[in-house]
Amino acid sequence: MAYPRYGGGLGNFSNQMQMGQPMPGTGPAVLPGGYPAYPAYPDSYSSAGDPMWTYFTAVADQDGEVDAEELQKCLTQSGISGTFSPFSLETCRIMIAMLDRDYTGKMGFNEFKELWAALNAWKQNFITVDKDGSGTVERHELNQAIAAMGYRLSPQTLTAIVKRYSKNGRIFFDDYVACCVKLRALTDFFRRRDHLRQGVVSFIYDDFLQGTMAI
Ligand SMILES: [Ca+2]
Ligand SMILES: [Ca+2]
Repeated sequence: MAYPRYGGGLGNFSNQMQMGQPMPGTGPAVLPGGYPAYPAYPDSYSSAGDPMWTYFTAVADQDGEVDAEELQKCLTQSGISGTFSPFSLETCRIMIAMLDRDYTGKMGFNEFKELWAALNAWKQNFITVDKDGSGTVERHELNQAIAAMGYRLSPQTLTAIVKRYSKNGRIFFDDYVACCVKLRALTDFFRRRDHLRQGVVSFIYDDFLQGTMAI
């Protein structure tokens, strides 16, 4: 069976979906395997005459691409995480791995633009998920967010995720992004092998390591 897409209104948000961004106002399409459906990758952008170009060239150094350290510096300075602490380098690496389509390990201009748009969408999503406005996502808020994205996880798995991504029970923006992106990536890895769509997969050790260590 084919994986259904989210209903309606992808529009400008289509680039965010590849990072696991839920669409506001659309119900998740939960599949028998317990994970949600996502749309295919959108087309690339055109870079001609783009105002973002100036910003990109300031962030990228002479090689014309943005690496994880440069991205971390730029995101820390942008204040997108809402804290004074440095933006997580791990999150930068994860995001680059997800959007690095030409496998340079760095962000070219079009990749950078997608990343930027996705991050802004994540920020909006984070604000929505943080229902009590504490500036962080707590366990019950994450539980609701994950369910809204269409995932079905056990309380034990939720506990493991919170333990891994929170600081004193609070999940900050950069860790929230890393958590959601990784959940999406691992789900995709699993789904590609779940040919019967039953949430059960058999794979060899090396395949498992290749898929999980790279994320
Ligand atoms: Ca690249
Ligand atoms: Ca909160």
